[in-house]
This record gives sequence, C-alpha cells and structure tokens, in this order.
Amino acid sequence: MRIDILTLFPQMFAGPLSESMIKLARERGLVDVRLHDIRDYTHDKHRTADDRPFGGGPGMVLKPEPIFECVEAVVPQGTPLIYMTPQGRPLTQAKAGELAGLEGFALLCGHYEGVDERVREALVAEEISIGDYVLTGGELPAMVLVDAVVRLVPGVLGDEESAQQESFSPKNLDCPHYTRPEVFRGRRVPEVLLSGNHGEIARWRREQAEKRTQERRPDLTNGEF
Ligand code: 9D3
Repeated sequence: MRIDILTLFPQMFAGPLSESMIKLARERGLVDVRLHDIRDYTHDKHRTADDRPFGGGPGMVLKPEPIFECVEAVVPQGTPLIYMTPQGRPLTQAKAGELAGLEGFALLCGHYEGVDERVREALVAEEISIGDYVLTGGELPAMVLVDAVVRLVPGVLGDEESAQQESFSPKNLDCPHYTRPEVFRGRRVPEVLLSGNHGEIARWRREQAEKRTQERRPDLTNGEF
C-alpha cells in the first residue's frame, strides 16, 4: 500500500512514522509512506503557501497553486485524495477498514483556516475529520488515520491479533487487564484471574466489559467497533 502525505509540516510526522508497528510495516515493505512538503511547490522567493481570505476575516488560507502542482507531481493517477478537515465525515473503524483495502491513497493536511475551495472542488475525493475538537491542523489527524489503516493491512499485525480481528468484532469496550506481580502496593489481582477456571474467567471478563460499556459508552451498543 502506498500513502502520499501532502503537508506544510512534514517534520511533524517523523516520530510517529518511525516507531513501533508503522516502522515495522515500512521496513517489511508492506506500506510505502511518502511525505511531501507543499512549500517545495511554490516558486516565489518567500515560498508563500498561504494568503489572506478574499472577503476579509481572520486567519490564512492555503493557496491553490502549490497544492495543485504538488498533487500533479507526486500523486499517481486515479489515487483518491483525502482532505483532513473539521468539515469532514468522522473517521470510523469501518472507514479505516475500507481504506486498508485500497492500493493507495493520498492525504492533504490543511493548516490555518483551510485550503482554497477550488482545491476541494477539483482534487479532493473525500473529506475526513477525527472528531469534534479543535486542532491546529490536519497533520495529527493524518497520523491518526495512517495508524488506524496501517494496522489493518494484511501482514502488519501478529498472527494472534489479526486472527482475533477477523473472527469477531465486539461491540463492547475491553475488560481490565493485569500482569505480574499478584500484589502491587497492596492492590491484588482479582482472584478469578488466578483460578485457572477458564469458564469463570471468560464470564468475569464479559461482565466487566459490559459494565464499562454501559457506564462509559452506552452509544456503542448500537453499531461500530
Ligand atoms: C472557525 C474557526 N476555525 C478555527 C477555530 C476553524 C478551524 C480551522 C482549521 C478549526 C480547526 C482547524 C484545523 N484543524 C484541522 O485541520 C483538522 C481537524 C480538527 O481540528 N479536528 C478534528 N479533525 C480534524 S481533521 C483536520
């Protein structure tokens, strides 16, 4: 899978793309993530990528020319361009699964007030948000999306985890987890987990998961995840 990321701040991606599962997936050649600095596609002395909005108002708008030139130079024909924006549809697990089935896609990260509307009209296939809170740009949302998608690419997860993922898709939150020691600063691991009774353990985990879901995310019982 190939992912092209278009941004004014490519350095923001260095850490997240170079650690853990994404690092391994890239090393194994399962994903090819490429960063492109939109500013490299400007032509003026000051490398101007943004300008003031027509009609007035606060903030700056990303100019169309560098974005068009960047897309035309680096995004393969027929590859969907996804614009990360607060105006987009919320990212879901279902959408991550859909994107994981593609040969590739490109991500456009907005910054400041957003991109010139003509970019959207002519180049953007789809707009995605990661939730209802205000960030400074689309870079962190792009990293979230890449992380959610890459772990679903065949071969990226370990055998155990991906088998679990295939076999069922629970609509509850996860249960509590414990590891050694049995007593830590006076707090004991629940007795049932040490009992060796696998039927009882499964029942306890299910009950805990259901209790948490009712308390924290009653909305989950009707859908996704
Ligand atoms: C109406 C005033 N604007 C600033 C307060 C709106 C605005 C513009 C640009 C708010 C945030 C941003 C930058 N955010 C993104 O580009 C973004 C985003 C987000 O802020 N939250 C959740 N998902 C996303 S995807 C891209």
